[in-house]
Amino acid sequence: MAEHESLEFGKADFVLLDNVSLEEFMANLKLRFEKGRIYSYIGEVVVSVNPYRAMNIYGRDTIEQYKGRELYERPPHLFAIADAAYKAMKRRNKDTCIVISGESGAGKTEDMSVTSVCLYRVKNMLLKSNCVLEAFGNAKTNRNDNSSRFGKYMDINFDFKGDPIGGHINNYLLEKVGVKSVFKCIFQLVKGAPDAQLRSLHIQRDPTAYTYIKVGGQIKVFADFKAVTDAMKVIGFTTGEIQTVYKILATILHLGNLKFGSDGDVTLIENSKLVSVLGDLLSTKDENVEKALLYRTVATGRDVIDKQHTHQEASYGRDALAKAIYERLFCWIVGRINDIIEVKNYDARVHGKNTVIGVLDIYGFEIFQNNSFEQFCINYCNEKLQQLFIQLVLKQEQEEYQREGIPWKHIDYFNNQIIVDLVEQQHKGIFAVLDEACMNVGKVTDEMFLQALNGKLAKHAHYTSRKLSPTDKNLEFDRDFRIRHYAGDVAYSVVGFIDKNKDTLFQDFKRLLYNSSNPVLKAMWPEGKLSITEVTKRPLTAATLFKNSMISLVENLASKEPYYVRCIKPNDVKSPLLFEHERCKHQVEYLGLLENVRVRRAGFANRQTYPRFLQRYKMISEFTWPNHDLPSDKEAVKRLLQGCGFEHDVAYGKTKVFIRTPRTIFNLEEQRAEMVKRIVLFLQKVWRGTL
Ligand code: AD9
Ligand code: MG
Repeated sequence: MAEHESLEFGKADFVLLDNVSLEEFMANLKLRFEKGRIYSYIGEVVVSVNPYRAMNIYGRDTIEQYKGRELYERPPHLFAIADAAYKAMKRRNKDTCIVISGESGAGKTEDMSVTSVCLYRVKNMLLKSNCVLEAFGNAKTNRNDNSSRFGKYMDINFDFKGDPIGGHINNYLLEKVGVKSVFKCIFQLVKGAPDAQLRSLHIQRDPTAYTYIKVGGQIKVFADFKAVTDAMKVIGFTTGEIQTVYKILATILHLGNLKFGSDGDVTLIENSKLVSVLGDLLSTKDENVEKALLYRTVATGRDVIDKQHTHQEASYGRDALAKAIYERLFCWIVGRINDIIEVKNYDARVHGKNTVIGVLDIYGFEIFQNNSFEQFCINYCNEKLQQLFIQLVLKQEQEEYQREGIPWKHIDYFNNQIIVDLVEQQHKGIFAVLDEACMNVGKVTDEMFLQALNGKLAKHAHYTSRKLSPTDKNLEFDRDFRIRHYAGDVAYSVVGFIDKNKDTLFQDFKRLLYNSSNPVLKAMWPEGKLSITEVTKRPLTAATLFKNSMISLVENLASKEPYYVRCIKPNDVKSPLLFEHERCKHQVEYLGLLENVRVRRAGFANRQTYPRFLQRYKMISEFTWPNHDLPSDKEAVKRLLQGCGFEHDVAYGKTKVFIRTPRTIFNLEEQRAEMVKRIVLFLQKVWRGTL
């Protein structure tokens, strides 16, 4: 517990509140925010409130102040949590992870960067990768000017000495519709690239000239073009690769401006000059570009014919192409970064075990005016993470006390498993119903999907639609359904669900890109190699892929020792001064922070099995060193702790000893370090023969 801070800043750890009530919690959170104390603790969980202003608390000197210190020795900070995760990893040789959660705009990505700075130490390359991924994966939304449109989970590998030696990044669903909501890099290119480069890409320095980005509005990122290009160079992208990256961005901008017309039955490209621009950028013949945009090769029995697109199909294909090449580009960038940062030639037999700290920064819960498939996936992801928090922090903790026979009064909380099931359950979950609709050979519309949902989920407490609640005027017939999420109600429009889930790109486009004479581009589209008659397997749907990736993400996190950062957004107007009481209260409630305080306060900071405890601390007590003669390890641990005077701070379970405050552990560690030092000195003397 952070005691060094004056009470003028409120309680640094919510566990120290006089009364655990929502009012006191909120009063403390507000006081700390107003005093510029944006971080607080609930035990080892960090509560972080977005300051919406530059804070002078992230320098190298501050990192140094936190290194090697215990949590409660310094004011709450992410550096302390990063250091705690690091120490736990080293002490116990166990993988740990830092899970950063909170709604869109709450400060997750900033907190992730701050944490990374502290963890990477000297690994410049890892820091640069953040810069590149943000440029390509973040976009402006109504909720956040720099909103992550992809989820990022990064493993940082450490060698046995505790030095970072590499990493690996997993990315989750890049919101493809986001091409229209303008990724940062596209603005950076148009506003920041040198004139000559823009000319070579046939791009004007005027964002309003491009249909795809007109809607996105202005964002202040202009100076970053050089920073991102330099970062790519530092990471190790070749000049050819970097050029291809910008050619692809330019391709997307030009695609957006392509207009289709018709002459009788024939579909045409109106601004055919753009076709040769695209041919140039994609290093392929103009006629190939034109053909892929206007025709589709289909196999009918043994025959292969070219079928002309309708006007509508051509426009659909154009947008699908733009989204697909952007997504592929992003995944390729992540892959390249991984090639470079991944640990190579590490031999555990020589170097000892290599351990990992994982850091998760994902898109936060969001509600827009119009919510579609992407919001649905993003919010489902947040349900999964909340469920993990409940499992690890609220549920298992309490179950363990009961199992171990420690007197315990159950603390109630809302368990969102029911909402997770509503989305992911086999056969009747929303994803399953959607997949079933997409499997259908006949034409299934979004409305039919909604009807199927209504049929299956009519009785579900967290699902409704206009058909099921006819008086609810905020929902449209044949279009909307609403989910009662843990963080609030969200109405989703089914328009586009089927298409986005099927996520098909005409094979003709894949072939076009594969046949490019630009080797970097070609390598991004290996499946373009297949001819139309070879393409038979139905690919997994976007929903299934996303669900599977979320399930394995959660399994991965659950296998590590988690540290949590819970981010809170103080207001919706990005003000550094405003603490909107109701908005904050809502977040504190749905994040389950009060329950977290209750469990923590009544609970124990640390637990270890008796043999393990003895193994680590037996040298500090005459009763246990070098071996004890008590009837059980449990008795031996009791004796040891009595001897140290910690009896009041511990409880003895069936198989484990529970220690209430971190201070006690710290004290044991100090005594142990002292003894280890003495033993080493003693041994040195023995060896030198001076004893
Ligand atoms: V989303 O789910 O990706 O849409 P995040 O990641 O939770 O969201 P982000 O970190 O992007 O939010 O923060 C939003 C904005 O708040 C940033 O662009 C900063 O302007 C501001 N912010 C957040 N945290 C800090 C901070 N520690 N110091 C200064 C901050 N500004
Ligand atoms: Mg973010």
